[in-house]
Amino acid sequence: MTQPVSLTRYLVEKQRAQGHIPGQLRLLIEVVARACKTISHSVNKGALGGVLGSAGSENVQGEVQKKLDLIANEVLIDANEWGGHLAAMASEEMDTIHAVPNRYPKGEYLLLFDPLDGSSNIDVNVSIGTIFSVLRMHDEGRAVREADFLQPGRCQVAAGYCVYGPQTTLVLTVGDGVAMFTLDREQGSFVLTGDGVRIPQETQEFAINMSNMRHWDAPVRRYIDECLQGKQGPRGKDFNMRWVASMVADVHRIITRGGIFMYPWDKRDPAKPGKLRLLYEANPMSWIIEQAGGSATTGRQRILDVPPQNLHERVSVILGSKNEVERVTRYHLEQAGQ
Ligand code: AHM
Ligand code: MG
Repeated sequence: MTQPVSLTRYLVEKQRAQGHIPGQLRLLIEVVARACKTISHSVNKGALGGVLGSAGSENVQGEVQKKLDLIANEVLIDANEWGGHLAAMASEEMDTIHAVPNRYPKGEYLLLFDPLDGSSNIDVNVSIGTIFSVLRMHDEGRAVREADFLQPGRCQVAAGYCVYGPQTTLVLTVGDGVAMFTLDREQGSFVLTGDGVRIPQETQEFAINMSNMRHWDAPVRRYIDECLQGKQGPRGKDFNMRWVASMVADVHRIITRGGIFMYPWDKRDPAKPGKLRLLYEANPMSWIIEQAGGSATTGRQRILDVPPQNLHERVSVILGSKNEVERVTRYHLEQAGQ
């Protein structure tokens, strides 16, 4: 029987064989994975750990913070600030960047995260997760500024998410494909359970919040209308719909069996580019999806090419199986006459 491969071994072997994971990046990924393990334990305790419910505060985007949002944020900061691998962090739950305090050594990386994605699902015991993105700080030796984080998604050097569902699964890319690790609770370690993960190009499953239909833009309406017409319509096949309302869970399903996920721009608040945040939600997920052979666009542009203007900016997101994403993107470009 072959020996299970732990995350540590996977990363060490990758560093040794290809030399493209520097030691600090390997340490960073291991520290984030350890933090995810801690978050997973808190999530599992639920009401017994007193972690459910609202924290009674709001984040910079005016969203009510749950206790677990803040717990997960603290866990990630505490785990990462002393190891010497980071220059600074940024999070959905912090207004501004968190520079590594002067009492600790500084590293060359910047870590961004959504500590607890799918917050509305915490109290109802439905899958939630952590999303993270790693960038390089280009000008070491000076104080980190928010502007250092404003790099397009194609500059990421690592990205991943951990889904806390029936199993706790960590999905990771460092730019050479996608690997999947399942938490072995008895051993306390993440074990490789999928390597070179590929998304099926064709799909018959879409994920969108249908309650927003009346606000959608014409290309989104057209795509979903055609799916809903099923075998009798232009697509000539029946479609199924899923919407977990945790991006991590929806993306994980798509990584596993294909599909398309959309949280597009809509007319509810036209000045708002979308709901999901570019730097710590859309970018890491888009890179993972692309690395698994899928595609990710705003409808008009590749997400990884969007130049960020500020830390918490939002973006329209369409990602998943390549052919479907290309179709929705084509509908947008046709509307724009391009
Ligand atoms: P969160 O980071 O505050 O949890 O918000 C992001 C979540 C995504 O996980 C999910 O796709 C979306 O919000 C669901 O939004 P809605 O409730 O509008 O369907
Ligand atoms: Mg989120």
